[in-house]
Amino acid sequence: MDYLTQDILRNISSILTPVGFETHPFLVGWYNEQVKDVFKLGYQNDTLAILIISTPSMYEKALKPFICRDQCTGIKDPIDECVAHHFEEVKKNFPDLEIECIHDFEMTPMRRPKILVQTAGHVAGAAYYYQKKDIDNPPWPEKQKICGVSIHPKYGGWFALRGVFILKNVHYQALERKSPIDIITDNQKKILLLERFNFHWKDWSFRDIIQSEQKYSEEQKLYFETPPAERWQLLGIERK
Ligand code: B12
Repeated sequence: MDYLTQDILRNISSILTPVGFETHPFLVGWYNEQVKDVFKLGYQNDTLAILIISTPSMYEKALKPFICRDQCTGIKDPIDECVAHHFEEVKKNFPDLEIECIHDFEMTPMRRPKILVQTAGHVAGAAYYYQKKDIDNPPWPEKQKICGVSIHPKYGGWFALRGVFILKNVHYQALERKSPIDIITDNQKKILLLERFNFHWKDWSFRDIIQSEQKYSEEQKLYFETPPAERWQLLGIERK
């Protein structure tokens, strides 16, 4: 790998890893070749991008310290604000690089997601994206929409795909491509996973489809089970 590019990737990872994130580089072209035109990113195929995942420890390593430092403005959801804060830290460290950060929750004026983080996670080799079209003899009616779900080899479903950095001026055709680990090879188990994700997602069971190294803490689960408007109270924050 190009020395400079390797330095950039190492540096970004060293900012985000200690606070519970993972960074996975990919090329825009790998993403664009999978998605329909309306979702394509408007950059050259060899443009370097990085997918950011939050691992179970992000809650303790990033969110709680962020709240304690009283850095929340109270305008957005605390996790979204905390993630945005850490994305900004990365940008500040690279004033010479033009970095576009796209969050998972950002929409276009047409109300389409700006980035499909599950597809990005798959092409970056971070987490295999299981979709209805991968299933042999799917048990659901042909017209029924079944949403796909990504599974991380270490964390199963206990993680979130937070967004993507696009390093607009970094072109790196030679980036090594890693295949995502297809950890659920059995067709029946893939069906079970999609059933759990689509119809029983509130019971958390899709996240346990494989044995994971680490899961969300009870406190973190309670946080996510609490309606967004009440999460402030749970964290002891007074809304401004
Ligand atoms: C809109 C949205 C919803 C909507 C609609 C769901 C949907 N999937 O349509 C609602 C509100 C219902 C929802 C609910 C939930 N969601 Co949601 N949601 C999203 C969001 C913002 C966009 C999804 C979307 O609209 N995709 C558009 C469609 C068209 O994309 P697609 O089906 O993947 O199609 C593309 C691929 O097929 C690709 N493609 C084609 N061929 C190939 C081949 C290969 C190999 C590959 C890789 C790709 C590929 O091309 C297509 C586009 O052209 C994403 C975050 C994001 N920005 O991606 C989170 C996201 C999917 N949600 C997530 C979660 C966890 C949930 C919930 C459990 C609630 C929650 N937050 O806890 C529930 C689950 C219930 C359910 N039934 O889905 C997680 C899933 C994590 C994971 N492990 O996969 C995401 C990724 C958010 C995150 N930050 O992690 N969600």
